[in-house]
Amino acid sequence: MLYPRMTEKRQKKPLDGVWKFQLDPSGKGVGERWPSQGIPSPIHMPVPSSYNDITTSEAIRDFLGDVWYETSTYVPSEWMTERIILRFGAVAHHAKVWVNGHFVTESHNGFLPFEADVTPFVNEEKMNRIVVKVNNELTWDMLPPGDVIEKVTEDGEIKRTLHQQHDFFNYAGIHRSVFLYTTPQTFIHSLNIGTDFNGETGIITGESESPPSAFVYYSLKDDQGEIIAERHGATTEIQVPEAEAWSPDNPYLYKLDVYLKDGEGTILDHYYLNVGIRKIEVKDEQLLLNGSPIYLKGFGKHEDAVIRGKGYDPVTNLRDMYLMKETGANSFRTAHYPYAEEVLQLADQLGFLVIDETSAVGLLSQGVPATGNLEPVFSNGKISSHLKEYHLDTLQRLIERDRNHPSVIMWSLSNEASTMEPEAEVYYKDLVELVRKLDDRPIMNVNLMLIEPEKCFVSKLVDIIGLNVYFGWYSTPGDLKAGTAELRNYLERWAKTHDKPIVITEYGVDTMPGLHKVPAVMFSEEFQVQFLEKYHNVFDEFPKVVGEQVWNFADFMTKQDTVRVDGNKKGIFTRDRQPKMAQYTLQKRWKSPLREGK
Ligand code: GCB
Repeated sequence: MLYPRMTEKRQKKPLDGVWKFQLDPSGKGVGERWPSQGIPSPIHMPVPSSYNDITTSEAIRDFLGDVWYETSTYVPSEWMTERIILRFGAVAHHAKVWVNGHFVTESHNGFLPFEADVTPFVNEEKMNRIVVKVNNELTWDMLPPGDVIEKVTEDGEIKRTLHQQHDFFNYAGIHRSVFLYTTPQTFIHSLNIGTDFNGETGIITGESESPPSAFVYYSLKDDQGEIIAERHGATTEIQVPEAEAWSPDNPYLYKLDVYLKDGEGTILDHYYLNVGIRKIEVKDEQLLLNGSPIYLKGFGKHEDAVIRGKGYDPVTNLRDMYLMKETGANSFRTAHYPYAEEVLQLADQLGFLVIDETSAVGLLSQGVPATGNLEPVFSNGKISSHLKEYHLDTLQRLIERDRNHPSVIMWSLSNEASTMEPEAEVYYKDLVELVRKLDDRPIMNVNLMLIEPEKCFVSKLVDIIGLNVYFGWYSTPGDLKAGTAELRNYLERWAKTHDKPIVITEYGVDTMPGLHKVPAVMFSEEFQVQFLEKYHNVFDEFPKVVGEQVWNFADFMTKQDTVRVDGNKKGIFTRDRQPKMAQYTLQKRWKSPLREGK
């Protein structure tokens, strides 16, 4: 599914703005024909945004169930000969969509785009009503998984609450931009662009899916618009002598125009992509970019901001990128789900190396309060075949969506799953096999610090190991000497057991901005600085550690909990994107050369 772009053959109209909105606690909307009649008692709601934090209503913030959105629009007359597509960047978590009362599509993935060909349902001269039913419940048939728990209260009412296993607020709503766009009747369906670089020559391979009756034509241009190469044929290879390789220091982008022509040479469709020529590989226990070792410096992030929650926000997004550059970061991980495509477009342009993660977070054994034992996940049927299919489908769609971004350097299968269960091996084998079929980027899986390297059933399947480590915080709280000793021991065991590079995908501590303590104590700014410094010294002892990504870039919202003070405070920046003291610690380290060759 190609991201909507304007060309002389394609139009687009964003439908972002203020929509109508209504809660539907008793699920009566369909029965009362809201899809065709409109929603009866709406309030105003911005799109894209989470709906939770816009009003002052606790009922809306904590709502669990169906909500409805509605907007109306005219469609230009000149669109009537084209295919008209309605596209949502992402709606969390379940969506059903109607256009002028006709059901057109549904989605059960809160972090990936979906669309419908609405050509037959669109009116030329009248307003077109678009109605969306959104549901935010989690089940164990989806990712992230969760349960809705029903309890009868003392006054006989049924109270429904969400049980979730992940550490971020279950924001919901129309989270990413909504577009109406057109394609010609004969159109380019998909593009798969690969690149390689041998130190001098770049190779671009192109594969386009389009009707066999039409001819594909590629035109590659440099960043000044000068044509470098032209090729015919759906599958192509272009050699670029003396290529400018893409990297965080030089995010050079070529432009690839792709045309579809008929037998007479008339242009039927036109689409274009930015292409960064680069090669990423794992070799000799190192991560190589364009043939040289690269050390990842950066953050685990979240799509999270004040008021708009998980709604895509170009303003916050750019601020984040500038702050990361300023700190000396060259990378980030899309923890714990696929981010908006606009984020990756900017990462291509500004030069960030992205670990692109699925929404598989929370596949973790939970302690059973009665026994204190861990309830397994993979081995007792808690993971259904539906959930596995969902995971495979998410991976496939993530790769198909993001494979053309030079910034995306690896796929992360999941975050902190119960990979110590033997049954996890078969499950992950199938995931790995799928990725290998679709793409040649390295594969990572991210491990919880309770996973013992000798007893992990998944690390042997992947190319690069992600480790989340919080010794001195969740273990031996406040004792950084003991914490760093534990860290050293843990890394030694991983390095001994697996001949693969390791990225520290999370390390960090909750820190209240403005809280100063000497000597340092947990939650003070001094403690965050000391924790990072001590951890960095240990990382530097291990040649197999090829990257460090602090948890988290910024403070973010979680569910209410005794261990969370208005959310998770492990940010290096506050939730409104101002630095804590530790930002200078990172800047000092990341802006000076690390170890030799890194
Ligand atoms: C983790 C999780 C992350 C949490 C973090 C924490 O290991 O991957 O989602 O937010 O720890 O702060 O506890």
